[in-house]
Amino acid sequence: MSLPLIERALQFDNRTAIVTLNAEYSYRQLLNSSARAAAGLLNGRNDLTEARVAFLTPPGFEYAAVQWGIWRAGGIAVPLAVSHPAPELEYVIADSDAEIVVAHPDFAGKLRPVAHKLHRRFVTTPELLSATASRQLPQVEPQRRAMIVYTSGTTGKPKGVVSTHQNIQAQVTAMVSAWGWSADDRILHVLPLHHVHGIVNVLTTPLWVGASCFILPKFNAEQVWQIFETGQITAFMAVPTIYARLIAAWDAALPERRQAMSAACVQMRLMVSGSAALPVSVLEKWRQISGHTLLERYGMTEIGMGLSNPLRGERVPGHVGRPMPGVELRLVDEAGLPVDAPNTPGEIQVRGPGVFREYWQRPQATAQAFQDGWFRTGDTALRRPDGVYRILGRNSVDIIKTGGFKVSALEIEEVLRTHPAIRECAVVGVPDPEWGERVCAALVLETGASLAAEGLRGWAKERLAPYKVPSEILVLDDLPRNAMGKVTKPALKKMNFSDT
Ligand code: MLC
Ligand code: AMP
Repeated sequence: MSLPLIERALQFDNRTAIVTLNAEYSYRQLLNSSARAAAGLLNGRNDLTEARVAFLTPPGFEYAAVQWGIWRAGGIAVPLAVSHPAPELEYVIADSDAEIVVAHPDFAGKLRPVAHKLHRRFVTTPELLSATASRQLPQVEPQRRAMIVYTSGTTGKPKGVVSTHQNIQAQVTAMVSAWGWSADDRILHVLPLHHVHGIVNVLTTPLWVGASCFILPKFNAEQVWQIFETGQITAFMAVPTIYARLIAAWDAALPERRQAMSAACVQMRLMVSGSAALPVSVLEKWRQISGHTLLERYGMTEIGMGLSNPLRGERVPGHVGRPMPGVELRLVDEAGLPVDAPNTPGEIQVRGPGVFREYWQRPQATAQAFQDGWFRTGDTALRRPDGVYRILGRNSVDIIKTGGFKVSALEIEEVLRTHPAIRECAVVGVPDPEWGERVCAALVLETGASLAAEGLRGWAKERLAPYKVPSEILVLDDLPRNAMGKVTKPALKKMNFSDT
């Protein structure tokens, strides 16, 4: 027996698995290509035995073929981000200790030198996908580690979240039952494929049920509307920023087109928002445009989906519903005691088969992330008397959510501090209607130094992903501090940020 995901795909055979702008691929083609990729990765070995394989391909068929190939060869998939500059890619490859680095030809120029520098085997996707499939692939038990997704935390550099095949299956099956997935679904995929929303919710789940996934290489509001208007899509999942962009595109359209756009949404069965708080104003406007009350759910890389509004029944704006199937969830007060009374804030803690196994090679961080077997999310919420949860915010001011991406203020500060003109800095997330939060940086410069905001942004882009580059930069004589001399970020967040 191979992995259930693969066994199931054998039955879906010539049904359509993946659609791109240029082609359609069946489950059979995905199985054949991933078998070749597996053989190419194994390169004569019997089993990768959890070797890490870092891979960088734009969203599309090759991504799925390589991911499945890694799994079928017994390896751990480490997805890299197409938007990340070389230093961030190097960090992930080195931290995960990836043995093999796979790149789509579009990214070979960027990744090959990194792989060579770190002495890793480097291979391109065409090379892998044209390998000769071997007759036998290893037996991969679901308890094995399957994937490492890098996520920002309050400890500076991102940590690798390790999920087993079982963890992913638990996350997927919870979504199948909660959201009524079926083989007749056809979802439009517009998300990056280095985070769970794009990887698990919108790619693995449809492939688990025999549905089709229409993958765009990158989000583009106009293209999304055009695809909706073909009437082929049944489900859509995105972050609030993307819904805000779709609303802006609808607003900008001519009245006759608007009608067609709205009519196209009405035929769809499910529209989900998550990864960041959905502003009620966006929910309301989307309801007027599409006739859908967005199903808001709450999740995290470490747990998959934790809370969800219902598929059928009342969806409460500004709330994230009740625990997903199989998810045990509790609130805990500052003393670490469970909060049982309704309407009382506490930290969300989660237990269940979808909860990740460990932070890669960080036993201390893993131990600290759990309290008596419960994963500490770092998010604060309250539960209404009817059991519906509301997210109140995050415990740490150093975690920023921008465009649905989790970003660590400390990681950005660490990079900014390496700039020769910067003596001190503090990074905060400032509320923003489009991005949720905007990354803003306050700087204190070295005596006599000067720094133009654009110049600094250009410098930062070579070292950080675009969504981590401060959109506003404020130069101050000193940072706001409390009586102990410690920087007070809440005070900083209230400052009027605009480039100086
Ligand atoms: C990009 N830009 C930003 C920015 N991101 N500016 C401010 N804040 C940000 N966050 C700037 C770029 O520098 C660039 O500027 C311009 O915007 C266009 O850049 P881009 O990279 O093309 O951005 P765009 O495609 O517009 O990105 C918007 C987006 C993207 C919403 C499509 O942010 C996105 O894909 N978000 C999804 C994140 C996601 O999947 N999260 C799930 C995490 S899992 P210039 O000047 O260069 O033009 C998780 C668990 C769960 O959270 O519950 O799901
Ligand atoms: P990540 O670490 O990238 O997986 O992001 C997970 C974090 O996103 C959670 O810990 C929350 O802070 C946030 N998040 C996800 N969904 C929601 C939501 N519906 N409302 C508010 N915050 C959310």
